[in-house]
Amino acid sequence: MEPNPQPTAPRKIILDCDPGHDDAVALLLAHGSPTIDLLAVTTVVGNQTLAKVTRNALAVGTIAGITGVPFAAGCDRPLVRSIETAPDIHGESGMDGPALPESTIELDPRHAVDLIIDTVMAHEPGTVTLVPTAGLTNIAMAARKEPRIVERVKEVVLMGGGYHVGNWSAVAEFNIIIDPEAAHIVFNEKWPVVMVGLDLTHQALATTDVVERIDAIGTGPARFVRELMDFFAATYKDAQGFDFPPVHDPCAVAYVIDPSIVTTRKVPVNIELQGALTLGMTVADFRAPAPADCTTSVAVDLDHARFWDLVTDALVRIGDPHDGGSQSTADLATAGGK
Ligand code: PIR
Ligand code: CA
Repeated sequence: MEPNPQPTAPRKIILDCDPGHDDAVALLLAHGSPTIDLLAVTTVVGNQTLAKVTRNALAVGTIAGITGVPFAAGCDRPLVRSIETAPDIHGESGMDGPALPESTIELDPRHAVDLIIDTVMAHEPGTVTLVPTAGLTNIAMAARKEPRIVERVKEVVLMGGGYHVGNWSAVAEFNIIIDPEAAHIVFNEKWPVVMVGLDLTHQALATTDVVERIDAIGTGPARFVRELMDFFAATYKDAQGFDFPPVHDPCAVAYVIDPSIVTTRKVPVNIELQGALTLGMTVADFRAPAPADCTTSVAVDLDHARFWDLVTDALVRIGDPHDGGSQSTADLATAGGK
């Protein structure tokens, strides 16, 4: 297990998400990081319905002052299974807690699958990283619709799965089990896949000191994150007995920003599609040595301090986009807002 080296040039990413409290933090981290070039934001059914998570993504983009980045909505149901959402964790809106502003961002007219394909094909081979932080429906559909993206993508750094624990069943993680067939497609294509699973993200706890540091930033977006974390902490305690909530999705973005804060191990991973007890399990084969043609690796250890430094630095850099006068995030949540 080796610490990964730091990248030199900015990394181009597409964030495919289902906001989601932790997806929101992932989007803020990507936007506020100087070493990330955010090419597109796409949404997919997951934590809530497609309509709700898309509305949430646009609201986060508005709060962060994101301009010039296309946002597109994708698949509204999994490939095979029926829709399963996570209201016990994320609430009825998918991002309960903070008041949400009316979006000032217009949704791109393209389907997310087409936006992903167009974006990957428009950039040099080996330069675009896909960062899925939700079910893998859009990514699997994109690989099937335009197979040339598979060689062209630099790597897929996804939040999902886990090699020693589940959160939606004893052995399966939510993002994988809600569309296991899509996950099977993504893990079995020839592109490099980095699985940032629960083994890693359960180390990314929003502890009291972390929340206090975020509070101290004092901007609208930082207050928004504080309110997200308060809601997430309460549901994670009630539903899963955690003292502090694990903030999963920004871990995948953090790995792209600075792989040296995550250790990884190259191991074959495949998705269980048959098991009565194990549907959606990410089965990792730790028998050494990994075969030479192994394309998958799993995240193992997180540098907690440096991870949260990245998040707080991004929030500081984002500042107060709506503070041209005296407008705060709360002021933005006016008539028509939630
Ligand atoms: C988080 C999620 C779903 C269920 C629970 N219990 C907690 C969402 C997060 O947005 C993250 O992407 C992933 N799915 C973690 O399982
Ligand atoms: Ca998510």
